[in-house]
Amino acid sequence: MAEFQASGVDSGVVEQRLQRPGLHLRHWPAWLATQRADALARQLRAEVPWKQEAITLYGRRHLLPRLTCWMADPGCGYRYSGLENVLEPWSPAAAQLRQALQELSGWRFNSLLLNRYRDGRDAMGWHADDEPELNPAAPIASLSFGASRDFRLRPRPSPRASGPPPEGYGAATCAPFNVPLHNGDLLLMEAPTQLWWQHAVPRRLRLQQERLNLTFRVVG
Ligand SMILES: O=C(O)CCC(=O)C(=O)O
Repeated sequence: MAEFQASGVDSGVVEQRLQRPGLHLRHWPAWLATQRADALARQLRAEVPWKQEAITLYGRRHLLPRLTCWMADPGCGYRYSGLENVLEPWSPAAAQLRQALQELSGWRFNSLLLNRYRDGRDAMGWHADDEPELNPAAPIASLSFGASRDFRLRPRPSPRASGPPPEGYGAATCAPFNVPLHNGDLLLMEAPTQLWWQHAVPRRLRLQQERLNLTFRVVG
């Protein structure tokens, strides 16, 4: 972390905690100073093998409305929406960020989903990151670069959790809400958030700027 702090993590960044029944978020606005975030975004654009994947839903093929890449340690495969991600090795920028986030969180992240929203037409639908490959006790660390986007959260319409719901949890008591994510922001989604809440990045049709988002995960 020392090397990273020297090269752009602003040590004066204030952590904000967001809590709801079944939801624990830790948000560091501008965790990366602007210049450092911009330099990393340039590096990620250049060194990541971005692809536009297609998924098949009810027999029809749909291109995902964003570019993606899955980086992971060997053996950390991952499927979502029926898509088996091709596993890429860690790029230098992603490896450097992983190291800093491991030191901050105390977790060893062995995989990373990168999303590139080319403009406001690219988006991410409602979902929870609760695939069986992921360790449900581990946090998901989300880093944002470039254009600001809304990160929406809502209680899951049908929670998959086996245990009783957290006290006060329910559609009537837990209103959907928004966390605007800006360049350099870090958001840590801690357990059991994925069991009880969904998130989405809605379209913003007038937005022309690009955004990158990296979600570091623990498979296994
Ligand atoms: O782009 C974001 O902020 C969210 C990405 C996301 O939901 C995911 O990778 O599962």
